[in-house]
Amino acid sequence: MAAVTMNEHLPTPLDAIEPQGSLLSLQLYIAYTCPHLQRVWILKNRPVQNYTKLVPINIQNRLAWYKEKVYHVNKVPSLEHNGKVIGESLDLIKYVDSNFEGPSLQPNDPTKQEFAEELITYSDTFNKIVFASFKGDTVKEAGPAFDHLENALHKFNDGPFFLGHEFSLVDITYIPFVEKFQTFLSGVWNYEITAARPKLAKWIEEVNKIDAYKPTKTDPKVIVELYSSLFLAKH
Ligand SMILES: N[C@@H](CCC(=O)N[C@@H](CS)C(=O)NCC(=O)O)C(=O)O
Repeated sequence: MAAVTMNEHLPTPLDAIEPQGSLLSLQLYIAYTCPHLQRVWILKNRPVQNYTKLVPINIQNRLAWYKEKVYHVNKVPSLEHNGKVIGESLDLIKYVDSNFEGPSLQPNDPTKQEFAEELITYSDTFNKIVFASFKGDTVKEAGPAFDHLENALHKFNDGPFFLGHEFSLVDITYIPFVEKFQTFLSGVWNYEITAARPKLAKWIEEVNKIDAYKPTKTDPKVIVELYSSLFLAKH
């Protein structure tokens, strides 16, 4: 397999042929370039939460066995745990954080809890605004979404992350999408999302130092090719 991510040693995605053995034993089903999945994958990479086997699949291939026997919604990510299959990345990151060992990535402080919830909820709107902008006046329409993040990063001044000095689920919620958007917007529109957004620039720089995140990054060339085929061809 070509190096889709920044880690060349990952297993090859499963294809249409149903794999041997149990499909359901604490396995996290993923597709390498999926930003939703990447949220859960970052959590999985933390040494103390290395709780599950990663099962990459080729989601483009519409695997019958995955839909029938693993996750009827037929999307990634999904995680099997205690006989149940759980999907939805924002639910999953909270589930994993609360149900497995290791220091929590959710804040104790009530003000930070409230802000964390607000930002996690906003992430769907953020993604929608930016994805929609790819089919319109991109730079103008995407800008306010990144301004929202820049303003949010001003809230706690004790560190570079959304909740201050501690890396949290909020950072995990956003970084997979910001990574893809930054690469695509810069590569295709020459639009640098960090220009005149110093907090966002610093946040991206600091998240890039997080070991759990590094191997989940998609090769920038793959992002530009994939997003160009998804969003530009249909103009
Ligand atoms: N809301 C879901 C979205 C998951 C999702 O859309 N995953 C994509 C890959 S990035 C997928 O499985 N697509 C297959 C499909 O939509 O049929 C989540 O946050 O987990």
